[in-house]
Amino acid sequence: MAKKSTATSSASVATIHDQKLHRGEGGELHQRAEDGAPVLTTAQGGPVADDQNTLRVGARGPALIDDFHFREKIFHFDHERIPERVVHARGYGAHGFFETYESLAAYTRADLFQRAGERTPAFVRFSTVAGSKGSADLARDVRGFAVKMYTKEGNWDLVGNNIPVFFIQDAIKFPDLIHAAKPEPDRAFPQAQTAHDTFWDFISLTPESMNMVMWIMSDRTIPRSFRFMEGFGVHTFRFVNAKDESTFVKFHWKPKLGLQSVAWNEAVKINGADPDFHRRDLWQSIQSGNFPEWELQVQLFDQAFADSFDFDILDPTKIIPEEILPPHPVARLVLDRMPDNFFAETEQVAFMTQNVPPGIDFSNDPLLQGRNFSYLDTQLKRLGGPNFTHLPINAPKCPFHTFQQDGHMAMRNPVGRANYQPNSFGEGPRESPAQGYRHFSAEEQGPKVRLRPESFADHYSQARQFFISQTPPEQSHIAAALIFELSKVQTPTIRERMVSHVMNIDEALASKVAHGLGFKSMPKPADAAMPTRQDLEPSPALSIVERGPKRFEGRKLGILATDGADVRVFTAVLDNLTKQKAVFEVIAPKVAGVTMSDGSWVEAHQMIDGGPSVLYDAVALIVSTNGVADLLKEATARDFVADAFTHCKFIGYVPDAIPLLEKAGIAGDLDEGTIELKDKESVAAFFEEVGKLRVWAREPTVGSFGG
Ligand code: HDD
Repeated sequence: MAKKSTATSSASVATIHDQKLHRGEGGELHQRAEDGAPVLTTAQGGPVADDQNTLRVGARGPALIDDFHFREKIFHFDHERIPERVVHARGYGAHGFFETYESLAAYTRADLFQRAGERTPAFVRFSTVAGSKGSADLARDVRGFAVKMYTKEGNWDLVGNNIPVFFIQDAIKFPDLIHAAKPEPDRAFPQAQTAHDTFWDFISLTPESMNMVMWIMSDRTIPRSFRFMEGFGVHTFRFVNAKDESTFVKFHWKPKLGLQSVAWNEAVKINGADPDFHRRDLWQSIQSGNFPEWELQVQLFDQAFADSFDFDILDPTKIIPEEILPPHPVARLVLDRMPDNFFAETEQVAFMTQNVPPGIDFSNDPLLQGRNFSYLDTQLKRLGGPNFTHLPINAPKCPFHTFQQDGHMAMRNPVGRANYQPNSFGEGPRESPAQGYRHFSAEEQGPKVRLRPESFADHYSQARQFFISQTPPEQSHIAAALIFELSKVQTPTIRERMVSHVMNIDEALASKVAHGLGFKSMPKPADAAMPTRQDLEPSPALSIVERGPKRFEGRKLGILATDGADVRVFTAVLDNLTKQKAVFEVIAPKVAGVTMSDGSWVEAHQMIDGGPSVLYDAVALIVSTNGVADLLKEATARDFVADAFTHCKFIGYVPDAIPLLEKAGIAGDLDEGTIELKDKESVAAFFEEVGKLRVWAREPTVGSFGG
């Protein structure tokens, strides 16, 4: 017996029946539904009557091949995915502008550096390296910091990282490095982690990676936010001026709000509580008008400096310490607009190191040279054809004229008859020796060889310099990180080989790591091509703590509140947050909100389970006697306080919160970072301190929270 058809389509059918057709200004047929919404169409522009049901023979019969709307819809859906980036798959981008402070004409003829105040549109994509697109934001990993500047002379892509050195010296090793870091091929895990055998196997067999190892084991690889991390062009580049004179240059992005990282114990918890922590942070700050900003600083030097420097300036595993060659601020980068569509912009943006305008050139850094070859290939594969430059996010914003034509998805072709040059029709663009890109004509001569220069052979001295430049808590995090990562390595010889390298960096660090891994004896130091230099001075610029913000601006306070909470303290806290240009979230037993002591209503942002303290830079406990009694029954409320304390955060609390401090086991350990909030003065005192972000002196008392 035939069943009656359901009425799921009746509403939409009725709407379509009633729709009015009218002609638009351009003479084209516009179709509008009653509510003013545009009418759904196929990709061919045909109006769709029913988007709820496929075309069938009878209500319960087979589907019909006539259903071109269904066919097109599913066909397009089936092709929605493009290959994810082979590295840096997980990323998040934003638009903004780059603004030059002063003319750099003496060094470079690049147009964007000619005039003070010149603004250039920019797009930035931040990323992790190893994880897939869907991996969590707080993986311990290097962060990509790729900047596309749409200059008047074509796009300049500065495709950097948040670490100024790299693992390898020659691009030919890149596939090996990435294969080793990615999930192991037979078992397809671990995802977005370096804590496994193949990574440390490769690293321990690659001594040139040792400087980078110190950086990646530091808190640099677990940044608090994209907004609080540095970026680096890594390689030595060249500026070339109008007289064709070259100056070497290294590029550094310095965050206006200072550096900040989370703790490893926090990172693993953040990944569970909010795997999009970094995305959300950038989204929220830009949407609320708190535009993140970085300063571009350049280290400029000539051949004489390069010849006199301790290391080879072409070696991408080395830095030039800022104390030796201070960087100059030359411009700022402000991110002030989120993309309209993630896929169209952030996913399809194609960065290429070889995109440089006239006046910026390459050095012979073998990693950079290899990169210049690689990025074009990857875009072809990922974006499906040579016309990816036609996508709005990749197209230059200056006029451009080529004779390139056809190919998949050509959005524009040269107009006219002559699609070549020279031609005698007087058509098309012509090259310009005066304005066009001129490569710096460096003298190059030598035999064809596969040879690593001897000047690249010192693999340990700068690793040591990085380590001794860290504050004691940062040093202990490096040790804890090494112990953690190597504890996940199942092959004992790999662990030993790694520690044998660390012995060449710092013996005390090596023995701490060996002890943490339960070694019975120390391995012999690894054979080194060159002995580790002990004379390199510490560089305070390498420490995150030294580069901390000393203020709470741009940070987030988590306010744990209950019904009956003291409204005077709450208001004073909000006043101080506004003064400090910081933000907050209210965490309450119920997400709807709380009734304050004066009967006023405050909406909550999170219920306790959804807002653990790891999501905040500091916390305030503004609770009532009754409220705290209820909180004592919540394990998450206890964890909120206990974690904040363990993670060395500042905790402000009203006297009524003391039972919760007791429940969290910290009432007997209160220190200068746990501050009572009673009135305006005590709230102000809390905000005097909170800009320090962490009470590092507490860390030894709470026990290591991991590196
Ligand atoms: Fe790379 C992407 C940064 C070495 C090959 N790289 C990529 C991205 C960043 C970097 C930030 C993501 C860009 C985006 O957001 O779309 N890569 C670096 C840095 C390196 C480096 C700072 C060393 C200093 N990379 C490197 C080498 C090679 C590559 C040596 C190959 C020889 N990188 C690629 C790539 C990617 C890429 C495979 C993948 C997706 C893409 O290019 O667009 O071509």
